[in-house]
Amino acid sequence: MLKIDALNKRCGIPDVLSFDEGEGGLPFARIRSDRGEADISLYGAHVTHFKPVGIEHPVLWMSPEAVFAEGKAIRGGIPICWPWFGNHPSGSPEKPAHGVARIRMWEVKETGVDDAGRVRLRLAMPGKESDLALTLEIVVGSALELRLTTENTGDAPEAMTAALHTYFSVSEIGKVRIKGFDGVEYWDQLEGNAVKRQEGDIIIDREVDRIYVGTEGECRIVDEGWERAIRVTREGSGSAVVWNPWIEKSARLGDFPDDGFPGMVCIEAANAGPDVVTLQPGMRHVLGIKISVTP
Ligand code: TA6
Repeated sequence: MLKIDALNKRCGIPDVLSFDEGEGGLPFARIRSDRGEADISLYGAHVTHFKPVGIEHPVLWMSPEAVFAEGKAIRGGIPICWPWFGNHPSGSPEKPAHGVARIRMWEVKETGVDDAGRVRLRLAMPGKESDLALTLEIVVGSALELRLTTENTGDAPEAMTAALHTYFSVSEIGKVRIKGFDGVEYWDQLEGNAVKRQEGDIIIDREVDRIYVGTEGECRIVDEGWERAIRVTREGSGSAVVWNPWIEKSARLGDFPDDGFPGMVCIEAANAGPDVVTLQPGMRHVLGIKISVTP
């Protein structure tokens, strides 16, 4: 409890931001403001909940079977995939899928409320991965913003891939259209990264696991069931991953309910596939996402 008390004393903001021992006994930040609410696990710097004031359904999907324990990635919300996306290039079993950031305990560096009434937190991942240091800024208002900053603190160029692996909550996947990728090329990860081209809106009616490349524009999840659209804009991201595990993959995932896939879709601001970031010594790279909802 001491750690939580110290956190609240150092970083809490009365009536707006508090820390507690949440799921699995992990330390959580809870934001409850007049613009929106969010929950953030300090383990993994992992946003697990976001809902703007006036919006009926949460924006992020969380698996009811998510495991909250160090060493395991939390299923749902916004896992941070860094400093590699997917399996490690070496294929080494020692290297966890989607990197180390989401299975590390992060530190709270700074918190505050800005002039626009948005609650801001700056978190840092202790230590480094090779010579790369990582911080995350989270801004909670009527929109949710994440800015992941990687700094090369070494004296040699470093390559990295990453993603803000966002699980969005939807009414029913059959009532959803994803706009913004018409005409964009993608790597189909289900067919050995065969290169294809998107025609029109993305409709999810099977397992989908695609890296859209050469795209920086905004996209929208138009959800007829809940009569809302989720708008996603990206920064420092030349690729976007779209994923739904559908029936078989959901059944293979121990922390993903068999009947969960109709209620979610992942759209991930990424540097993935061919979109590899090479950081020169002393260079920084920001990968950002901004999520807003229009009823
Ligand atoms: O973003 C899509 C993906 O790479 C899928 O291939 C699937 O593996 C998903 O990420 C989830 O990965 P995880 O390691 O969190 O189970």
